[in-house]
Amino acid sequence: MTKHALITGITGQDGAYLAQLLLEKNYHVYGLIARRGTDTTGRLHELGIAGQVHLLDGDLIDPSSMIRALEKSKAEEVYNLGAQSFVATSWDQPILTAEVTGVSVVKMLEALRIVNPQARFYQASTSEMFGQIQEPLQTERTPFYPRSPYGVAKLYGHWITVNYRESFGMHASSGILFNHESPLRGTEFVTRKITVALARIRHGLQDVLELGNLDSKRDWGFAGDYVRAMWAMLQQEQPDDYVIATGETWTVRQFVEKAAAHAGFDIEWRGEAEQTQGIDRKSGKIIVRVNPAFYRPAEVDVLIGDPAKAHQKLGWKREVSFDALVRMMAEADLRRAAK
Ligand code: NDP
Ligand code: GDR
Repeated sequence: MTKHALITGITGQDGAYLAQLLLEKNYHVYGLIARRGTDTTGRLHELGIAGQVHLLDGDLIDPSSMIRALEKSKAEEVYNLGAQSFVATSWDQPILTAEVTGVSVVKMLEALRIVNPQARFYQASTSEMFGQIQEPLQTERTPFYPRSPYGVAKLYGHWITVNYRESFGMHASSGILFNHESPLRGTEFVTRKITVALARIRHGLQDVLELGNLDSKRDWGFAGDYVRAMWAMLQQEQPDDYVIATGETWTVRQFVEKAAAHAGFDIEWRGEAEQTQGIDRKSGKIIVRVNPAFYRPAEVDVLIGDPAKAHQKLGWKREVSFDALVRMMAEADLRRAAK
């Protein structure tokens, strides 16, 4: 029997990769798509799957649209990936973030209870819930201490998922995913911001790369690896929570260094007080300047996750190393800029 899945956030990075994975597994794939002023299906087109998924109008703010999407899709698996997912924006739009990233989770769970309580549910939780680190390696048992309105909203989504599992016996799982990136990553996130900037500088379209906190450390993996874990969680007999991570951590500065090396640049670092006049484009160097505008009101300094449980119970492990990920992103943006 062909399975039916509904993905919220299907137009995002993970939604596109997950849709591709489910299509490869012969699912009927449905996606909730919010009305926007412009076409948001670019990632689905880039993967060549736009014509193979069924897009259903709806918004995470509006539970009636979720009910209709569940009825139309007849989904047995629901992957709740939709969110206001940019941490920096969550200080400018904290209430929208609470609604879209937090409260919408209970709306979807309630919609499921009405339409199909037997359906399996995946919640896109995040390492941002750990925030102010209290243990050097974060596991499913590490205490949470979110540091942004986004992290706080996701913590609600996480606990309401756990609670509906315990209260109503729903097959609801929460994946605590650490940062994962790809050539389809949004350009506002630091990794893609870096690889896009390098490609633009290479082609004379930009002069300087401006960043915030270069010392911030993240556990970065490849999105294509992480969507395999989402699917695996919903194939388990019992629902549960899993950390998905690489177990390595790198600074933003190190990401810049590796990406610059792939793009064939040396780096000239400039502090926030230093100006950027006198750029010699032929020098083979790029200028990376600190701009405090990109600092956050509260920062998550370091994240490093322990994926041991996912490895043991799901048989999950990543296939793409950090070096391979940086290379993949740098090369993809150089190719795009060349076009
Ligand atoms: P993206 O920002 O790329 O995608 C977010 C998706 O949510 C988009 O499809 C967006 O639609 C949709 N969306 C936003 N608001 C609404 C709304 N009101 N109604 C319906 N859809 C909406 O995120 P990622 O793919 O990177 O992440 C997927 C999920 O995983 C998110 O929940 C994120 O918070 C979480 N996460 C991500 C991690 C990562 O490193 N990538 C790590 C841990 C968790 P549109 O295109 O129309 O804006
Ligand atoms: P993050 O990702 O906040 O970890 O959330 P992001 O790439 O935005 O930031 C990572 C770190 O880099 C520092 N940084 C900058 N960040 C951005 N965006 N732009 C800059 O110029 C810059 N300079 C330094 C940040 O301060 C931060 O420390 C991502 C999202 O996908 C969330 O949805 C997800 O839950 C988490 O990852 C896990």
